[in-house]
Amino acid sequence: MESGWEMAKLLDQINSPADLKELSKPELKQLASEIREELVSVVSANGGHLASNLGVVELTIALHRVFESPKDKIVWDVGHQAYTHKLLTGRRDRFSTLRQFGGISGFTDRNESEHDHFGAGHASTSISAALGMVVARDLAGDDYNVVAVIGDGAATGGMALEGMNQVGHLGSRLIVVLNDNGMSISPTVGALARLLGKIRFDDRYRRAKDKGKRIVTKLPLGNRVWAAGKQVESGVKGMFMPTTFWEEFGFAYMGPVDGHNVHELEMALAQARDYRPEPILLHVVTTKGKGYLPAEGDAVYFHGIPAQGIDNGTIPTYSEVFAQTMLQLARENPRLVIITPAMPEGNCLSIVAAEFPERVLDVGICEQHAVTFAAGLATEDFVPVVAIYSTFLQRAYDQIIHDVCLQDLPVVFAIDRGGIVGDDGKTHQGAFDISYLTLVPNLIVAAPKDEDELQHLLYTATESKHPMAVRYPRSAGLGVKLDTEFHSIPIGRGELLRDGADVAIVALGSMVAPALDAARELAAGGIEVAVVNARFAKPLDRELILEVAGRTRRVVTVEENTLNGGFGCSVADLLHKSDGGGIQVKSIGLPDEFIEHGPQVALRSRYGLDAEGIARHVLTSFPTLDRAKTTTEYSELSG
Ligand SMILES: Cc1ncc(C[n+]2csc(CCOP(=O)(O)OP(=O)(O)O)c2C)c(N)n1
Repeated sequence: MESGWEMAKLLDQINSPADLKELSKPELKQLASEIREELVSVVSANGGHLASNLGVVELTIALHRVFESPKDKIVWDVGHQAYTHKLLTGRRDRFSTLRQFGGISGFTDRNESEHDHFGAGHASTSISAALGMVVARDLAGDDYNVVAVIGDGAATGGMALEGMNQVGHLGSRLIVVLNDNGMSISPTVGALARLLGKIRFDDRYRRAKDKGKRIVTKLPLGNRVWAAGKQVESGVKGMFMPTTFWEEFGFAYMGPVDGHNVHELEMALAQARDYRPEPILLHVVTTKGKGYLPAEGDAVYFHGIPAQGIDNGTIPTYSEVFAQTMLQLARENPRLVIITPAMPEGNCLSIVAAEFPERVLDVGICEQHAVTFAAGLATEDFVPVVAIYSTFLQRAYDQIIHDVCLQDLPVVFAIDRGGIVGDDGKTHQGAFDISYLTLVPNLIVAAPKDEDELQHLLYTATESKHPMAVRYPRSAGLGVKLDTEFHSIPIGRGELLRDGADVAIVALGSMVAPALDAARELAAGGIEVAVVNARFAKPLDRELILEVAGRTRRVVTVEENTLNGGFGCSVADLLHKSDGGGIQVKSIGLPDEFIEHGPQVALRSRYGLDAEGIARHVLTSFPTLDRAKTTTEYSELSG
């Protein structure tokens, strides 16, 4: 029964970390539970990284009680687990707008708060960024604390290890908190994960954990015993933890600490804070999804959930069609190997891994390694497919150039999430791949107009004997019929889908369907539009494009990619060189800015990347088009 009185929420009274400092133990417990309620409620509605955030509630509270943010710098790796941090640093009132168009970001963002000292979205940057702050602090003769909070998944990334290498070299005072939940999105893979697992599941840790509180309280603050990893020895005689990995890197090792015990965490963090002068790593063990049973039970699904009400429908997504294609190709070709840098879920690879576990390789959050590893496989006549999101492939640019393309090795890049990805925003938009890939020699770059063409292009790529990228969007397919037999598409061959004498729209990938719709709308207004499915951003179908453009003299290119150095530039360059500038070319694509978060449909509409936007662009670009032909409706559109 409702009493009519809502109990005042503690969370409502927290406007900054300072408000946390006076809370009693029971109040902290109450606060943690209110935060979890808020996380579940907002993330269920808006979508987002639920399980990762539920796992760090106590850790975040403890960090903000022990350190003085923003004077002390807390650097969150990936930034996907910073929701509690947002709630405690003055963003409670906007938290319901998380990941909404115009609302707060799902990651740390320097524009959002002075407490977000470093923005992120991609993994494994925290130690490098934090070390930069440490060196700046020391050069300036300052004395604040810098804390990098990194997950066991992100810790597998090369950059994290490169950062640790320099930390060990400099020996500077940096605190690294390793948030170890045994999970990346899927279970963390690799030797480092095995080492952490050894510590976590060691019976001696479990016993020490039970005694942890007593042991810690007994120690005077600043005592190096904990820091040297010997607290456990003092509690459990003769105990040895395999801490040498971090110690060899020059860190003092401390832990493992129960990441859901605020008191124990605070004791440990305070000791780490007061430990000088060397770098120190505090190993915190947390449970992904903690406190919400469905998420604890299925942390993989609840890592990142869609917004409520999003109906995925029955049409398969491009990612699903990719995986189905791989399954069929893996059955036909025993030399096909699929490589995923920690994204088997996002790339829907479980169906392939179930049948060919030895040929679906999760290499950790290690995009650079993934690409060069694929290059190595290609030298031995295997057919490696790197399954990767557009935004994360950016990490491996030199590996693409130097290790794959320079040697013309037949690596297939299956690039998912090309174009606007939606709610993850600036850090995750697949806005650049067409530009950065088309300038690399030897690399073939293709984008299918629908999910059936995706199958055939993937097949073509595995047969091409050259490096080839196939990029496709984050969405359901168009619902077209899928051929059961694959065929090769001639490299560099586009297709004319519709003819017309007034204008030619040359569209790439996801923009072909709206271009066709725009052409139909324009035809209703008396403007005859040809539509070319370019298929290849490189090599271009020169013959087809020149022929159609030569007839229409007006060309519009459309791509879901930045206009900077993109597909439109390549087409304009081709036409300019062949025709000396007599053909008018206008390009539609993403502007020269980082694209914010919001629904794909809304963002595409904002940037004119839908049928209406394309039609409008055609009309406004070519005032010489016979206006008399246009209907009132289209006069309005152009106005
Ligand atoms: C460079 C890069 N590759 C892949 C991802 C996708 N991604 C986001 S979070 C995540 C797992 C991170 O695991 P961990 O650091 O252990 O954090 P947890 O979510 O388990 O708390 C991955 C792979 C990314 N953000 N950046």
